Amino acid sequence: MNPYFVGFLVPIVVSLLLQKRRKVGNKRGVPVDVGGEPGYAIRNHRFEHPVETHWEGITTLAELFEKSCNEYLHMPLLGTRKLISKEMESSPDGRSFEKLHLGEYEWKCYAEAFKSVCNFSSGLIRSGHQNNERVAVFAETRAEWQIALQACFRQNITVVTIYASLGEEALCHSLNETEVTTVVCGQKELKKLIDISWQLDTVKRVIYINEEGISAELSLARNSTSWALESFDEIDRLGSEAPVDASMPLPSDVAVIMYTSGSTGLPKGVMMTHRNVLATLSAVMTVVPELGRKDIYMAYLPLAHILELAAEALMAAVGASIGYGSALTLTDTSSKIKKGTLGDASALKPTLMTAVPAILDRVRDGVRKKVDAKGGVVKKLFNIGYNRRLSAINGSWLGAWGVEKLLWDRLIFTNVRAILGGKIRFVLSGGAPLSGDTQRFINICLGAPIGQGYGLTETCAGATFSEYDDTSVGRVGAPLPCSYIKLIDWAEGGYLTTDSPMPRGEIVIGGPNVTKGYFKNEAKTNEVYKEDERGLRWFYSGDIGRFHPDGCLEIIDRKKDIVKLQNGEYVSLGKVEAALAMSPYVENIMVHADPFHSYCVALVVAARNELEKWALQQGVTYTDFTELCQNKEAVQEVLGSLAQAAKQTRLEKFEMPAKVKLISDPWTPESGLVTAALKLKREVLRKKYEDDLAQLYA
Ligand SMILES: *[C@@H]1O[C@H](CO)[C@@H](O)[C@H](O)[C@H]1NC(C)=O
Ligand SMILES: *[C@@H]1O[C@H](CO)[C@@H](O)[C@H](O)[C@H]1NC(C)=O
Ligand SMILES: *[C@@H]1O[C@H](CO)[C@@H](O)[C@H](O)[C@H]1NC(C)=O
Ligand SMILES: *[C@@H]1O[C@H](CO)[C@@H](O)[C@H](O)[C@H]1NC(C)=O
Ligand SMILES: CC(=O)N[C@H]1CO[C@H](CO)[C@@H](O)[C@@H]1O
Repeated sequence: MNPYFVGFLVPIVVSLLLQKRRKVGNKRGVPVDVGGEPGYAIRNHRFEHPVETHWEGITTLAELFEKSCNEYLHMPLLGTRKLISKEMESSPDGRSFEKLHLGEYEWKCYAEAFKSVCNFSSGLIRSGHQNNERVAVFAETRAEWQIALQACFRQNITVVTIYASLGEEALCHSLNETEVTTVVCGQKELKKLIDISWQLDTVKRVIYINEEGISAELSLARNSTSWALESFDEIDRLGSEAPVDASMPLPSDVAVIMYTSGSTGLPKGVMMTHRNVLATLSAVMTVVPELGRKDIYMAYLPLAHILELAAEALMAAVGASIGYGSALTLTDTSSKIKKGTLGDASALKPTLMTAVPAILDRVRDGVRKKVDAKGGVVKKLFNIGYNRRLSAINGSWLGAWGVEKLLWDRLIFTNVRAILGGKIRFVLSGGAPLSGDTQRFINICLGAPIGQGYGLTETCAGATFSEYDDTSVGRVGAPLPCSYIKLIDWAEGGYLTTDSPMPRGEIVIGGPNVTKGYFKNEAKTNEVYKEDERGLRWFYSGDIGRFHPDGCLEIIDRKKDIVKLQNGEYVSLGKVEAALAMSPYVENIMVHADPFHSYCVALVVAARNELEKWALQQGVTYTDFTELCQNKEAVQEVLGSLAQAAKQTRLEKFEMPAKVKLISDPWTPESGLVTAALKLKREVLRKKYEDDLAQLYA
């Protein structure tokens, strides 16, 4: 008999025998009595009061880092790969790509990192920066970023963070609004700054991270700006020669002003105090099991995102190691990695990583493609294994982690796991909802749980988090120990806390994690933040959720995305879009509802392959794809397909767009039409396609 078959028969029999012993469902969130607007509130089942700090006597991030460095002295903290060579490679269509050959990780231990932080901190003051002025860090995720951040904390200097993908206008706005005097940046960012230098009234000093080839930008900056230009190393040297005493912050001092890429208008700066961030770190401590010095963390998401900033601060607090990489060099097959050399994850072998759903989707598609390409026995085995594991995770807990798992892992999933270094034990996902399918896929292939979080920059990323042993999909978990979550009625939208079978309503988040508000924007702050009669602060998220009986939250809608039509019916744009996206002709879709009409319309980015296939079959002729998108028959075909999707998903008649416009150009984050997490920027899209939308309603 084929040894493979013995391989799966034994475990199947064993796990069938064990399957009866199901895990008893436990309550992860329990109701709690709170003040403020009436609603249905839930707290974490283990903590009666919101957690403020996990570390006794520690009240700020600066204290936390110092304590940790004194404790873990010679353990590795910050790891960076040395560049061995850089080459340009050209693809068949003539475009050229940069390919990197990167070396092993080289580490700075906690004691060395602390020395660098103290030096940079002193150097900053010696270079003329005043404590009450703000520093902006505008660079890719890397060790210097973390050092600059911690250095500022030690001098009670507020750090302003900006997304690298924000446009010029947003960049200008955030630097100007916070009156930043010193910017820490890399080469690419320096170039962007020079382009807008004439609009930056307050910037006096630019500290650049030395990179090969930066001299061109430096010379340009010297010629065209009045900035003082210093290298990162120079500031370090300045500080080491003339140390300055630390000037530690208070818990209520603002640690970071984080500009969020809102889906509308200019970005808003969220003020986070040391207490806010500390509360979130303390809460996440309780979520990830056995976090500690054995952990190695893969750092590659933008540090300007609260998820990454909080994750790295947490790693540095527990004695773990942080290895830096980038999304484009993450795996051996990543686009910037030279063929035959190691990607970041293979070189680092991390145990923990954070991810946004878009990246996990990419990993899943990559694995599927590879398996399909192999075909034959490999594909069959993979599918059998996958389905066995799927039903095991779904049903019996013993089956999920027992003997059979070991065998399947040995047989097939080891190879998949190797893509991310082979040692991952926990993945934190946040930033946008993760599809159930992807969650399962990663669960099974990596053999590691995914903690899915829900939180906003405004709540310092802390709100809910799914516990590591929660194997359900589509939900975002129970409240973190630092937050209370309350649902309040939104009668207009038809969501009530008295709804059956589950209470539904707008999600309101309260606790020490809730931030002070938006920088220089009192009106907006007062609109969405409220303090109750018991002194607790609440943030009104605008998201609609429902609570499952075990106290876990599910996000079901967004208030902003619900429009009341002229005839009084409510259309939930997101829900309709998700339903219609099932049509094969849809690559992306935005439904638009005008309150002055009784029907909605849609912009559809057409899936090129599918539409061209249809045109070929129908003998429709066209010169280019843009022309095909204007073809009346093509529009009819897509409408028909949408109607079918609407029927399958049981949409109401008024929810089905009456007219559509086909778009030939994809919507990408670079074009500014969707966010980095690929969420639609409705306002921007509406503006861009103003005329088309007007025509659809004409
Ligand atoms: C920290 O800086 C802020 C803003 O400059 C200031 O208001 C606050 O008093 C400082 N905190 C301490 C402990 O000096
Ligand atoms: C910068 O801010 C000042 C006031 O803080 C304002 O007068 C000026 O117009 C702003 N400039 C830009 C380019 O936004
Ligand atoms: C800067 O100015 C110097 C001298 O005026 C000139 O030689 C050099 O080409 C300029 N560099 C750039 C990048 O404009
Ligand atoms: C998993 O369980 C859910 C309900 O508990 C069920 O609807 C679903 O079909 C199951 N999936 C598999 C693959 O067993
Ligand atoms: C800014 C904020 O909401 N701070 C609160 C943090 O939590 C403590 C205790 O729960 C409150 O006293 C603060 O007002």
